[in-house]
Amino acid sequence: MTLNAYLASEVSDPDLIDLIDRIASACWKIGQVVRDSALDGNQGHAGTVNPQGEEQKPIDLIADDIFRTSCVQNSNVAVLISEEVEDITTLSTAQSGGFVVAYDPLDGSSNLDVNLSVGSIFAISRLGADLDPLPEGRSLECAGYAIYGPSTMLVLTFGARVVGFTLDVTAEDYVLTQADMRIPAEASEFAINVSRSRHWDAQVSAYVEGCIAGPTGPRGKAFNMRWTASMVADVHRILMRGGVFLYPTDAENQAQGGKLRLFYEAFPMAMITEVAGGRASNGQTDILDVTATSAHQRTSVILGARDEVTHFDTLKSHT
Ligand code: AHM
Ligand code: MG
Repeated sequence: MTLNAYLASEVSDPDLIDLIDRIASACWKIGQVVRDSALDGNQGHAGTVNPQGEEQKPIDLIADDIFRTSCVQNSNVAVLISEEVEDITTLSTAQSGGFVVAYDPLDGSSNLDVNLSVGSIFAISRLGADLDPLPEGRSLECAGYAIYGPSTMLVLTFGARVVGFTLDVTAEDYVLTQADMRIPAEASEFAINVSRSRHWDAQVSAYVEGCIAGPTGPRGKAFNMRWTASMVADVHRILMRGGVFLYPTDAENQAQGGKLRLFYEAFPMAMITEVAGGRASNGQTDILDVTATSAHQRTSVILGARDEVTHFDTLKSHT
């Protein structure tokens, strides 16, 4: 089944179908730019920084332009929130019911220069009558990501199930290859940047020590560990074969609220995770219940296998 056939069967709003179609095309183009980045001289730094003060690569800016240009061609898009742009963009045509698209046009871009997987992440919601542009996690209508790996894939949810499409370059179409992605409740693989362990709080340290201790430790089994430094790649692996992902707030990043951003990283990945049967927590609250006050707000993220995230939460009371 192609993406367009799937959208026609699952989505009743033609404006939403049009928007997803435009985002899918944008991701296709971004994947091509990623693939050709070394040939086209688009690696290295652009000499600019994003709203979080992180150095931008030329391709971060190209990806933002492709994503933005595609979205605004949908006449019902009202608001854009991008990792690469400080200000929220409110279109002059914005009205109640219009789409709010929050996106990270190229996530994990430190992997670009070494030819490893990166991706794009997005969340779609609607402007309410108060025209407040900041979405609530539980109001998302659609969340998704594209992964630019050995193949380009688009993973989507509208709230009922998580589906994955693989780009068939020969047929020039996205084809449904994962009809119902589920995250097993139990896991024996975790993903965390261990180089930050000196900054961790007692809860995170206790969790990771429990995993590393293996069969004779408190968890009573062996755990494997993977870290790609690309949230899209790490979350995609968890959707495909299970596991848990952690980017917690720690002593070094807590002043800014963590590393990952709520609207265009944590919210969409949390919705995908929940719909796939998993959990997404900030260590205290389910991420989708967090209220945000600024466009680039950051958060602690612990997501994936339901029992594993719940186990992490229970360690709070012991520390
Ligand atoms: P980015 O949006 O600037 O690429 O940053 C987000 C990325 C995530 O994809 C990944 O999980 C994390 O940063 C990796 O951070 P670290 O370099 O600390 O391992
Ligand atoms: Mg990012």
